[in-house]
Amino acid sequence: MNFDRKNLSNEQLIDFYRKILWPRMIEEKMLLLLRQGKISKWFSGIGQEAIAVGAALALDEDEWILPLHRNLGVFTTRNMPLRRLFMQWQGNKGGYSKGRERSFHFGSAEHHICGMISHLGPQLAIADGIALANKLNERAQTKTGKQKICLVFTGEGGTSEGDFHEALNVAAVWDLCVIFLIENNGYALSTPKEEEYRCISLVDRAKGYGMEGVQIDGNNILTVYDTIKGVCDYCIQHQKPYLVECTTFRMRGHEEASGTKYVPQKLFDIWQLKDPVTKYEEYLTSSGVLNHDEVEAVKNEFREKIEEELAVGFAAKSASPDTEEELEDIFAKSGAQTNKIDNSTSAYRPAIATRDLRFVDAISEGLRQSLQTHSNLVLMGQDIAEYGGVFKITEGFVREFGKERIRNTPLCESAILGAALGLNLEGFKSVVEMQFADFVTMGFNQIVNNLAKIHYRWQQSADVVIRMPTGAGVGAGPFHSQSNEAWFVHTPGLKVVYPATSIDAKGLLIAAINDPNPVLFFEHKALYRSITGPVPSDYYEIEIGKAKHVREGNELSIITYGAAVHWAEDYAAEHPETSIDILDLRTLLPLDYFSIREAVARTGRVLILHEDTLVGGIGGEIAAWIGEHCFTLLDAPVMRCASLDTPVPFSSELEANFLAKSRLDEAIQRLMNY
Ligand SMILES: Cc1ncc(C[n+]2csc(CCOP(=O)(O)OP(=O)(O)O)c2C)c(N)n1
Repeated sequence: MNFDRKNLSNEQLIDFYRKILWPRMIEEKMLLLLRQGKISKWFSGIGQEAIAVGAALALDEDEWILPLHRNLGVFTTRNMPLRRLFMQWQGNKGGYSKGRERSFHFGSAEHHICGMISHLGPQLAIADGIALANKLNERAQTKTGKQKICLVFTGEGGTSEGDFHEALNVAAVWDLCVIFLIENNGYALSTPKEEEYRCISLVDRAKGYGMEGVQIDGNNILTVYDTIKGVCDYCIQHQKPYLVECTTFRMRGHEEASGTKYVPQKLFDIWQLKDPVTKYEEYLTSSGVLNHDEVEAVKNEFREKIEEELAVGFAAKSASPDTEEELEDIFAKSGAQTNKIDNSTSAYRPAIATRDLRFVDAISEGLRQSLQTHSNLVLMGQDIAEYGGVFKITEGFVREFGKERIRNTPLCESAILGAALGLNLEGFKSVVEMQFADFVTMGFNQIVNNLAKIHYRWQQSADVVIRMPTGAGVGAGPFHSQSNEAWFVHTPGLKVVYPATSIDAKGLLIAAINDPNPVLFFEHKALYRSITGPVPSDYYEIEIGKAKHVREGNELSIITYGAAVHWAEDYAAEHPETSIDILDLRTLLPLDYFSIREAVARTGRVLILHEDTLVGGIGGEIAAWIGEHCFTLLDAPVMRCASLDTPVPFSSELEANFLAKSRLDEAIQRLMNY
């Protein structure tokens, strides 16, 4: 192995030695402890340390780095104290995730490290968002005055995921300063690289994205360091991303305790001769930078330090559950509300000037005023810029706010949602428009695993609103008509908002944008241009989590939301013989249980009405809650009226039959006659 020190001083070379030796010695100690049954298993980086350490050394400490499960060297090179890392691995409260995450699946904003989720690939697009934030911050600089770049890791296994493709493509199209680093260690769990991909080297893929790339020896710390330094300069000079493939080998099992039987011994023998720590040590001693006594002294110092740190770690208290804290930590704290309007009762009369706006225009106005209010707000979506979005909600926005903030995206929901999270790591807010709510499936993982869980996992906010043009009734068939709100209601960490009127659409959208948490904002397409209502021209918020009592009645309560609110109102108007009470939930997560209870109490007969299909719809959840908590208030069983349990059909006759509306009269009669 050829070590080229270039102009590195002896002090730097020794510092590098200490940095690469430290994670190796920690892991060797952990292996002993594992055999003694004293610690939980982790993903070993033994044999690969030169990559994690070399890359982390090449970046400034205030540049974000996004490691994976094998990169202890990133965490230690960013000077995270071993005692706290140890508490993290043991699931102690004093770790970096309050005992909620395993081994290396956590981050720390203080250290500019963004932790992975187990799914690997989704990590890559977060780097795009961070780099976009750096770009929008007028090429943000580090404390040392260098332009910031961002570096993200993937294994060669992870490069087969669609997220790899999406993230590299977005970085290329948006000219983002991201270094994508592939750690090619030959195996993805037990699968050898011959069964993973067909190209000769993964770096060849760079060309396909219109970016440069290089393959290097990942076991040589000086090569890794020097390459990443040079690539940083390249990215800054050309304002482009770059792909680096580091060849290396995994010297231990996929995770400690999982064995290596499937790896031929001869590969271990070959790679043992290229051990990144031993080879570097040999280089330093043979070139006179360190002598053997000095090497031994460092090792002794580390041995002692490891014992000291582990003693503190072992003494740490295990995580004793505090249910209230567990539930509270799902969400980042919201700030005070701005100009709040409370229209939750049917007695509400606007105190400020209003004019009539269509649903679609109210949403547009909420977005425009939010862009005016928050200079750090970015809108992203397919065709939302010059074209104005397929529903024309962002028409004219580019002229007013510019292309940097109103961003057309390639067709890649997952990467854009990941980028939205990355933007927030650097303090930006974003609204992502799904062209149709149906297409959220392509970004589902980012929402339910990254955005939803990050605050609970390591107290990082995910200040992202996802606009979801939803619903049927427009003859658009199975893939442009679905009601998929229930998928998200089942995910702790998300908020799900679903307005039915113009005034609520604007106020709730503004509230969603002000909320530091991920909010799914459902907009029923059939309401866009069919309903009109009074809307204040001011910037105002309507509280998320508060239902609206739409209509007073004393015989039957309909609990509903979205387009179904209008079905219920129309039905009530057409059937004055029945006194119908209507509650518009407006927010589905968190539910307004207080208002639900009041609605039950008002009539004792409850019909839950929704456009979503019946089985697994939110109606089942609400019915269960009412049965459990309001049983004595009921005069009849809680009933549900929902759409047929089929995909949404195209023909207008079939679609009308599919929709819950076609069975509303029957459901009401059944309940009234009980
Ligand atoms: C989406 C997904 N599928 C499967 C897994 C299970 N899994 C965990 S790590 C791993 C192999 C990853 O290989 P690679 O990306 O090369 O990284 P390495 O572990 O070799 O460092 C697999 C299949 C997972 N975590 N996520």
